[in-house]
Amino acid sequence: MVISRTNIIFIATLVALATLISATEYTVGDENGWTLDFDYQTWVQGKHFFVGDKLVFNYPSGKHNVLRVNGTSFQQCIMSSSNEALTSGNDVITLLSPGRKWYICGVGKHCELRNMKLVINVESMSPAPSPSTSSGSSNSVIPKTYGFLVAFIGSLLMFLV
Ligand SMILES: *[C@@H]1O[C@H](CO)[C@@H](O)[C@H](O)[C@H]1NC(C)=O
Ligand SMILES: [Cu+2]
Repeated sequence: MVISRTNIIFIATLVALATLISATEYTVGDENGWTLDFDYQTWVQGKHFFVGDKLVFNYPSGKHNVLRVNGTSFQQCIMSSSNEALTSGNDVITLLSPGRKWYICGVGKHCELRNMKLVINVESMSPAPSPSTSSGSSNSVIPKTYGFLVAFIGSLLMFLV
């Protein structure tokens, strides 16, 4: 079977593009899920969350819930009645804006005593280019180009091996 060079490049480009725009889905606590006495502070370490990524909270429905709160409520484990709790047991939250996000469990004293609290920092995909310094914006291009090259070469290898 003959695969033309053009086809390879076309497919490799598609793969690279898909890699670029794809969002990461994080299962909070990984296989432990959203549970009692898990160290979510450590779980967050070394992870980079970007706008468009998703958080998945897995837990037996009815045992826990997920509340998005502000920093003050997070510190003090306060849940106001106005907070909409997620309760499905497979709650997916898409990170829509950059900045700090706080989540707690609103059941019993799970937040206060059992460490069911998660704080993350969401980064924007690339630093917003400032209009006055267009030359400075080249910095933000490098990681994307690099990612593109890696994906491109990776998919080329996939087809040639
Ligand atoms: C944080 O949320 C609590 C409960 O909803 C609210 O009473 C408080 O005013 C909020 N604090 C800030 C700084 O927004
Ligand atoms: Cu809980």
